[in-house]
Amino acid sequence: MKALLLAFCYLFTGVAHAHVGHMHGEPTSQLRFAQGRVVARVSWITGPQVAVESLMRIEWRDENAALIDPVRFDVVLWMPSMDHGSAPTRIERFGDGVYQVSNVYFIMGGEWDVHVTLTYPDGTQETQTISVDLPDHGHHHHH
Ligand SMILES: [Cu+2]
Repeated sequence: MKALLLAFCYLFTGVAHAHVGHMHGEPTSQLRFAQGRVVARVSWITGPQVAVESLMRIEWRDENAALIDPVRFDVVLWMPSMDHGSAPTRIERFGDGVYQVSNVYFIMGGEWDVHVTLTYPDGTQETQTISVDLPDHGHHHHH
């Protein structure tokens, strides 16, 4: 029963955030890898915010909603309109399948992509992206 409830909540969350790829202050979103056989549930512990550090929590689950540890994953910030990134993020494992991503710096307002790249056991990689649109509080973009 508990498993069923969990599965239901999981499904519901997936529907609620069906438009993954646009995160406008939404607390969580889900990234589907391997045609949905691997899912990363991404939530913001702090942020997303401009200039000061944002913190993310990522939970990796398999198709049975069990927590799993990927061989490897990376999180990279990119600002496509200006073709630049930010500082490297830091990933720490908190427990089975649960990670915190720190050193997340959106160094200016505007639209950012957060690329989450999963490495499979055979070495191939898949990238899914969260779009973050941050207000520009009087910061000037330098071209
Ligand atoms: Cu920029």
